[in-house]
Amino acid sequence: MTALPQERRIVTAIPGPKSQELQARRLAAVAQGVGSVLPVFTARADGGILEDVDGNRLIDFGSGIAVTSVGASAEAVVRRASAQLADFTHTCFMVTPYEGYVEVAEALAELTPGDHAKKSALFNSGAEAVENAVKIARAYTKRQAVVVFDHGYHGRTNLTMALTAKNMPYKHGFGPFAPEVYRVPVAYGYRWLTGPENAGAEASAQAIDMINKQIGAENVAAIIIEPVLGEGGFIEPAKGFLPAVRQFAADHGIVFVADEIQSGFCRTGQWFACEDEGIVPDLITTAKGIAGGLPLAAVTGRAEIMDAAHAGGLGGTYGGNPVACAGALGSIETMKALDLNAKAKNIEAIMKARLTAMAEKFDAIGDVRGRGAMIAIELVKDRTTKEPNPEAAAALAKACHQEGLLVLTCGTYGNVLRFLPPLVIGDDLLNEGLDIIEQAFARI
Ligand code: PLZ
Repeated sequence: MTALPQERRIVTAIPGPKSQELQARRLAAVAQGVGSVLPVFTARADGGILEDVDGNRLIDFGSGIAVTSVGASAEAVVRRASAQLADFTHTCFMVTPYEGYVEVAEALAELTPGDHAKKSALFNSGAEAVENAVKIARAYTKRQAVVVFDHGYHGRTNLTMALTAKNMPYKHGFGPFAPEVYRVPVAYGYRWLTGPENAGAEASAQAIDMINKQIGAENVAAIIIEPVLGEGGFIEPAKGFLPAVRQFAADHGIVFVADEIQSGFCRTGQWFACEDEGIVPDLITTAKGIAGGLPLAAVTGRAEIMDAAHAGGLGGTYGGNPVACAGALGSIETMKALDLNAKAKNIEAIMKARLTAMAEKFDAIGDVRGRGAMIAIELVKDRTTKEPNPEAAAALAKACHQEGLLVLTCGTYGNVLRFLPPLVIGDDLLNEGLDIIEQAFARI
């Protein structure tokens, strides 16, 4: 960890005067379509702290949306990426290759679930990885249909917009969308009408029935699911759902793709969230946490599926950039050295205990859920009707921001507060952040 003191410190209003000045310039120069959760401009960040240009130090419960799991300037990431920068920044792997790319592919083969032969291809963003997983699955199966789920999120490019469930803000006005994308129910336990205990069996039966009736299993190239749905509200599909869908895919020659872009790389207390139910995907997409903040993404999977795309059929100028690969090797080194899976489990224990206690005091908390350092509370107007309360989520987030705690919202109904602290955050900062959340509840 760098020298950045791991202490919250508020010296101005949030955002402060320097951030406000920069924000004015930004509004004049940057397209409004690119938003920001909290317009404090960052000066330094590491561990559990973001320091802004006014000298405020915020506690970070966002990790840049589950990216800086090892911190935002982890020693091994900085060391390896800096050394790579000094050697060369780019050759294009498709022109002349370099060892870092191969090392990342080897690491992915070692770390992802299953002991079958695996290969990888590297890209720049999560959306690009998902798009390429679809290309590979179509090339392998010679089929076209792609099945995705309610509340799913897979990106903002044209194909991944089609795969993403939620209209606003991701799709509205941006169509037409890619064809051959079909959406089926997911086992959202908290909102399943016959109760969470029935959700796994009923939702999987409905999903499979819809695939059979509306598409035909023999037309389906891929089923793509997030083992814990991220943007959709940190929904852990109810027990039994994932194994049933995975088995259905296996029975019908459908490529089962786990999108672990948000849930992967120690975030849920496992290298990958699908391990919790013993799921071995055919392909797995990764990004975010993989490279400690540098842009890198991957598709990893069964060698025979990965090799179905013809030579030259996959790639991109920057995919697997050498500096990003060095960052990934530094990030993985840190995850192993610090046992960040254990750290994620410790974060879960602390957060769940505190949030469950808060749920006894504050009626707006309808559900406390998530795994590892991917924890959320779903806010409702009424616990019986479960009517979503996005206003409470926005008000709580705002109250936390003013006190110097960065939190994010999510959820199809915008009513989920989600907590994604860096896995290297100290217990003291974690508890201080939870204190701020508790005070915010008391205030709103
Ligand atoms: N798949 C599961 O979580 C990115 C997006 C935030 P990119 N999630 C954060 C936003 O508003 O754009 C994500 C994800 C899952 C795919 C993606 C897409 O990854 O690197 O943002 O393209």
